[in-house]
Amino acid sequence: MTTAPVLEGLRHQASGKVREIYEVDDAHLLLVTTDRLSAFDVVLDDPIAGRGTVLTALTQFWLERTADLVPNHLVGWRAFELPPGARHLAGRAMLVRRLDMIPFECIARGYLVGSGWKEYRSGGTVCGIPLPAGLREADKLPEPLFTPSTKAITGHDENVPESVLVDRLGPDLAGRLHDLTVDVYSRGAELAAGKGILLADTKFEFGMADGEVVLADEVLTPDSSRFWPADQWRPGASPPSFDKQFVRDWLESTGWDKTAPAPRLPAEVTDGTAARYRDAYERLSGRSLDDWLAEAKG
Ligand code: Q0Z
Repeated sequence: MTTAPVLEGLRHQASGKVREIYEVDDAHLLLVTTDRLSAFDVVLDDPIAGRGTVLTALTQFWLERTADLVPNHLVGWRAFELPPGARHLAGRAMLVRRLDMIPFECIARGYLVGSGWKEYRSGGTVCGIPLPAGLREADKLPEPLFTPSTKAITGHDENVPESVLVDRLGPDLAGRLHDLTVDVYSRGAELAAGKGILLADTKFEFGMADGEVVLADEVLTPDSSRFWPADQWRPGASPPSFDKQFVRDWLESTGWDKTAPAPRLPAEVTDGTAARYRDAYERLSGRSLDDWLAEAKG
């Protein structure tokens, strides 16, 4: 646990595991992503150089490419667009519209993995949704599923049937969240598949502003999604995640008991992980991360 940096003119509002939120004014927030990584629910002491920039650059990339589907919260990311007290963070800071957040995680699943695979194996459903028989672990689903969850205050999120959203938000808003979740995921998954990356599933957060639904937070990053290298995907086994697998495998090899603090990572592991993050951005966007960062810093 560390203290959020003091930023001149900005009040710290909240800390995530590896991110911070500051209040800018009544209508705007600043989201700052650090270079830290969590594995097995523990935040590691060793930063992954450039990780915060990759997550920010990917979010900016996807928000630009989905803006025709849904308005989003991003107001600025280049230094000159940021509040003066945050300009030194350009590349890992986003100025966003402050929204009334919708208290559900909107999850899209395109492949049968993780908890979804376990549930399917035991009863043929994923989050209560019946699926055809005969699917294998990591198979592509016939259609992406919308499997919302509630944001748990502490611990892990809890899946809820879509009927809970209908009851709590009304059928119009629940239906809009379902459609946007599937549409934004599908846009991302199609673009990524053409670049050799499969987006197995993802989590979106939406908010409301002036009566309209707005896409918020991080979007289609390796932190909010499972990224798989397409050439390592084969139904019947769970592919390694693009980014964290390397760290997880090394941590497992040490015999660590998964309670904090984690062992310090050797340079080969931090550097190799940093390279994988950079590669994911560069493959998806077709742009060098240094080029994007130069635009951010101005
Ligand atoms: C995002 C989070 C983070 C900790 C609140 N546009 C918005 N308007 C209002 N609230 C949020 C947003 Cl993105 C909002 N989070 C998640 C992000 C650190 C928690 F950087 N919480």
